[in-house]
Amino acid sequence: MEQTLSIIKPDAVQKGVIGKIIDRFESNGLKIAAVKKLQLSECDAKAFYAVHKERPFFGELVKFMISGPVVVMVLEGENAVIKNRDLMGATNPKEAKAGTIRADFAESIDANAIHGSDSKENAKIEIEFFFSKREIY
Ligand code: IDP
Ligand code: MG
Repeated sequence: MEQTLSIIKPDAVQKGVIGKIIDRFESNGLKIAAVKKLQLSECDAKAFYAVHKERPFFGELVKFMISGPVVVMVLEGENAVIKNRDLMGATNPKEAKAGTIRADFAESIDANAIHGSDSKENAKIEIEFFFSKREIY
């Protein structure tokens, strides 16, 4: 069964929509194989988003991701990577399709409620960043 990494970002945790977002996954065939709430350090956030380090928004992205606690999850199901990306909606919530998580819960391109792995390869790397084998069921 395919797995992917999801992060409920600080804006959505602050808004109190953790349960509503998890319901989107469970109602659409994705199981929560692992879940934890944590506060990222600056060092963690920089390492996690290292692929974006040359982008102009990198500093803002790191600052935002450490602005409050996040909920990190492993989602499991058939075609979990693509299914999760479909449920999330476009990076910019203003361009996200109606009914997607970002259309319904996000305000702006930087505070956009959720992260999801963009490929199977990155999902594996991102899952290993946050979880040990014995934390995933
Ligand atoms: P994704 O989260 O939809 O995969 P990426 O292109 O991987 O989008 O970008 C990672 C994160 O960086 C986005 O979720 C968003 O929070 C932030 N980001 C991306 N593009 C911009 C931008 O143009 N301005 C500000 N923040 C951005
Ligand atoms: Mg991405």
